[in-house]
Amino acid sequence: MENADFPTGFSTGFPAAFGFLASVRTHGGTDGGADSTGGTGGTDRGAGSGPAFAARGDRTGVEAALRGQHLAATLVHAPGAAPDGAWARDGETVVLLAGEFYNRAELRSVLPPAAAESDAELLLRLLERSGPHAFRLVNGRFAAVVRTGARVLLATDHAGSVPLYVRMAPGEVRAATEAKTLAGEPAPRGFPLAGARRVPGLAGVHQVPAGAVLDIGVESGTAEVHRTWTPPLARRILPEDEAVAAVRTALERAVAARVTPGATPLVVLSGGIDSSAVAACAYRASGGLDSVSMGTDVSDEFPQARVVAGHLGSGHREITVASADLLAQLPYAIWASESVDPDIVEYLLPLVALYRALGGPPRRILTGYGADIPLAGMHREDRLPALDSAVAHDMATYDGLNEMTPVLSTLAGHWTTHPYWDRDVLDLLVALEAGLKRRYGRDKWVLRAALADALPEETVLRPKLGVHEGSGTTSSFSRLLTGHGIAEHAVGRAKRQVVREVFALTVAGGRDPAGVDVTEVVRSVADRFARGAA
Ligand code: IOT
Ligand code: MG
Repeated sequence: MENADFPTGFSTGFPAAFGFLASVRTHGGTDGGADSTGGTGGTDRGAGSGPAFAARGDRTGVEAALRGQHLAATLVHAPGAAPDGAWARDGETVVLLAGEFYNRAELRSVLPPAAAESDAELLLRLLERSGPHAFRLVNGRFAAVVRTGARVLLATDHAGSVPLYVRMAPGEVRAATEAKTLAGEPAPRGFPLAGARRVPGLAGVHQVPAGAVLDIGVESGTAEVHRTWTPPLARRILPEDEAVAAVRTALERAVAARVTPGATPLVVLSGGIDSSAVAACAYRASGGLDSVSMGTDVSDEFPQARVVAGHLGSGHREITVASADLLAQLPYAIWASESVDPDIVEYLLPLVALYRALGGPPRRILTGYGADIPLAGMHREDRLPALDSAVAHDMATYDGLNEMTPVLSTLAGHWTTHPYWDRDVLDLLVALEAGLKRRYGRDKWVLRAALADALPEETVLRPKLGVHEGSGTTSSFSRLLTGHGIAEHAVGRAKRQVVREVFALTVAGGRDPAGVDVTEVVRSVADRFARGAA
């Protein structure tokens, strides 16, 4: 099925690639088949061979012989479609792309008219026009590798929502959307990457900053970071009605850009205002909607989600996960997110559990994730200075937490996207002055007001628990630790240790998360704490 308005790959409802591992290597000769085109091959390698992606899908190899260099990559992508839209070549320039763009029409408007093209082809044309500044134009969820002449550009979207890692060796740059695929060898010397964060426990592996292009000289090994986005620091004062209308318009656009024409979107629906707003916009954008809510045997918000599902007429499902099984997701959450932040990992646990329990064919999933960051939704008090401090702090510290990574769901074959972290929505929400976020005693007031006509009144008015609170994840993790003799005051430190240890096993050590026993890890951490060795 081909749709002229949408690039190949998009017509399947999925980005052309979920992730990649790529290598650009200098070879001895200088002629090296300069004009030979790249080819694909090696589709569908069996498990156990090739890169150790957590992302599930088909795998396709791409190779390109370039002047003086060789590019080789493995793309992981939705099953059943060739990932042709994930890479593009023009002469000596090759583009590899995981993820997708959301402002295609805008991007195409600055270029000469062209036939339908993939996001990788679009990026190639933008690079020809604007050089590395092309990345300042894109609103998307992506990680990209560009080989052009003697340089390799590694780029992330504004939020770094598709994490991108790099490892340098003499004459070679390797880049991947999962750090674990770069693990395993001793650290090469002499390639500190200024401006890129080291990945703890993975010697030689660095993470490309969010909203940045890392510009690397393959032979010199030198790198420069260019920021392409930074969170707004100033705040805008708007009349209520203008702020409310702007939020509604921005969110509607972001959601519409994330649904596939002709396909029913799936929203992970807690029944809180964030995901309910996304659900309402998704229904309007596509005329149909599926939704799913997760609860545990300890607690759920099923009735609240049902109100929204009923109002919108969505095909709704409820999934109950035994709370005992939630902590068992810890190895999967860490393996997928490659995060070592214990708070973030706790937020992600229930979502990973939900994606893994979903079953069925691969879906495009929209979430309400991230709304609480620019709106300070987790901040439950009335004082505006503290609210704005929370926004400023969270917007200055999200990089590297990987909470938006698609691997949380691609590990189960599904693609996720987060409309609140659309670049335009985020720019707007962050910049609204705090009094529009907390108003008339309500949290996230401007968002609630923006959706007032599209959702049931009780949904618009009700404050919601966080997913990790609703599901009891935080407290059951704490209890597991105190149950093994960890003192109350040391619980935070112990959680950090447990997360690091599971990261070392699954990400650095290549262990299958299915074979990691959380209780055993907790026991060894507790032993060390008892001996005073940690
Ligand atoms: P929360 O807002 O509860 O959940 C995030 C999204 O996950 C929801 O909008 C919804 O789409 C989905 N979700 C949550 N619970 C359920 C459920 N029971 N059933 C189905 N879907 C559900 C933490 C949090 O509590 O999320 N995330 C915050 C803040 C992150 C902090 N990060 C940072 N400071 N860097 C957030 O903004 O989403
Ligand atoms: Mg939320």
